[in-house]
Amino acid sequence: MNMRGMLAACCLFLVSGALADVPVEKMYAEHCASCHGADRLGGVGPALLPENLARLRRPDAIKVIADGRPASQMAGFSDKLGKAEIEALTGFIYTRLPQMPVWGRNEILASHIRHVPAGSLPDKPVFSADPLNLFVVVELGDHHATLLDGDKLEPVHRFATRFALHGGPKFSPDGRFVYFASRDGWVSKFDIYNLKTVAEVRAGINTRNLAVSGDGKTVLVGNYLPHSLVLLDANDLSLLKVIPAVGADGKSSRVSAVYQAEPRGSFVAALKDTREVWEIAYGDKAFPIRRIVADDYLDDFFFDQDYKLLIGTARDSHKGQVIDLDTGKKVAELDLPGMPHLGSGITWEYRGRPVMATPNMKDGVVSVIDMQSWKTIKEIKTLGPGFFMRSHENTPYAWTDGFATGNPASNDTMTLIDKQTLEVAHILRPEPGKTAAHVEFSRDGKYALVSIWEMDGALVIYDTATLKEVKRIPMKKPSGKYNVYNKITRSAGTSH
Ligand code: DHE
Repeated sequence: MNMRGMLAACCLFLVSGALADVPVEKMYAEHCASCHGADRLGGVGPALLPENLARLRRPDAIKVIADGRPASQMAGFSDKLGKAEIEALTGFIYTRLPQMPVWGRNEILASHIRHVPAGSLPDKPVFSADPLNLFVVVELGDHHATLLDGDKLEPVHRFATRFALHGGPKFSPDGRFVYFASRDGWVSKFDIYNLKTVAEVRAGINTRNLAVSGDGKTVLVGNYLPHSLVLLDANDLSLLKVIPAVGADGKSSRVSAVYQAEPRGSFVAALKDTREVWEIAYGDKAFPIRRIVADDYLDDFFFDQDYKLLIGTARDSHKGQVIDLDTGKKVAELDLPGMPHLGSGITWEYRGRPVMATPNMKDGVVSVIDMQSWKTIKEIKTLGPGFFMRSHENTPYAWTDGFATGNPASNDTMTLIDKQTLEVAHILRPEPGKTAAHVEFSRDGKYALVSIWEMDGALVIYDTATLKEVKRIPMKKPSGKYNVYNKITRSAGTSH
């Protein structure tokens, strides 16, 4: 073959995505498919399609494949794959699918399952535990959830969930029902009183999270794929409306997250690929959208206790923005190093003023910010980056984990920050060498439950006054746990 021929063969080679003897599809199947789906539509990891990678530049995608992504389960592949292989994989994920899958009204309607007719089950719990002091514990290891009695600290019931639940399950206002969203789009409604899944529907292909309206009547689901918001009747999960997530600029977008803002009678959603926040009044069955234009993208956000202000950040920015939800205007900018995890932000009173604190998924620091002046009061050093933070009105400490980057110095720790001195007061190691993650408190704040994030893991329960372990319950990779009372009363110490 002459030089020209060789070049042509080489170009064909790259365009078809084959490298050496290994076709790129095979490399994808071997290294990526188990998390991102055989068809690139997402699994425990997000969908890898050009439509969903609009904000990730190719050189950054190459870095992510090589070195991994902080604060996610994405590991680096530079020890397994060469530079050219990583580049070929990058080209592959930016290639359009011959046909984009459709998940619209018809598909959602066809997926709807009513396991039990709505309203047909008794209105009394079939167990004796205080229904408001139950915990829902998500066990990611084998896709189950456990209901735990928060007084006796004993499991009441364990049941199968859909594959890879993510985000906090959300409760009906009375705490009787809990709604779960799975990464692959399934929404399930579980009747806690009767220990039964009553309805399910697949609202998307790759889902972000869901919210339940303050009046308990409507569920809103935010999707990465397709780019949509889906409104469901909370009674039986029947479909009310599909709203394409398209910004005023015409850009189709993933949804960063959705929340309910009960004091405002609305849902609040942020778009991920265009700088917009949507407020949707849930009392109006037309579900009108109010668009608020933000200065920057909103990947992660939370609210003040009155839901007047939204506090958000873009993943790669060092600035947070505070948006007044009434005027739709930015009222302050925050100085936030690294990658703050505002979705896990909490608030409390410090010297008579409200403060917020957020863990950081890149740096070993917890930022504490005055919510009147919006100045950083303190950056509290921790042993390593953390994912989740929680507190309770009856404990003097804010508890934060240190497992965001798998850093061995912090991975197995829970750091307790004194809410009045803003100093690290204690460091607990529930099981040395094993990942400790996510904490939740009992209704009265007497107990703190920490996960040992392992397939053969456990829930470690501490007495919050003595900081002594009182019980350890074996579980399969327990992740989040959610106390019914703390959630439905929107405790300041917990994400809502
Ligand atoms: Fe989460 C909540 C986004 C990775 C476990 N996570 C949330 C929420 C958002 C979010 C927007 C709030 C939704 C809600 O509660 O309704 N999570 C993201 C990401 O963007 C990120 C970094 C990348 C991704 O994979 O999507 C991410 N999250 C993870 C994980 O890798 C975790 C540790 C394991 C998993 O399940 O995949 C994880 N996220 C959780 C948990 C919550 C959560 C347990 C609920 C926390 C709570 O206390 O409410």
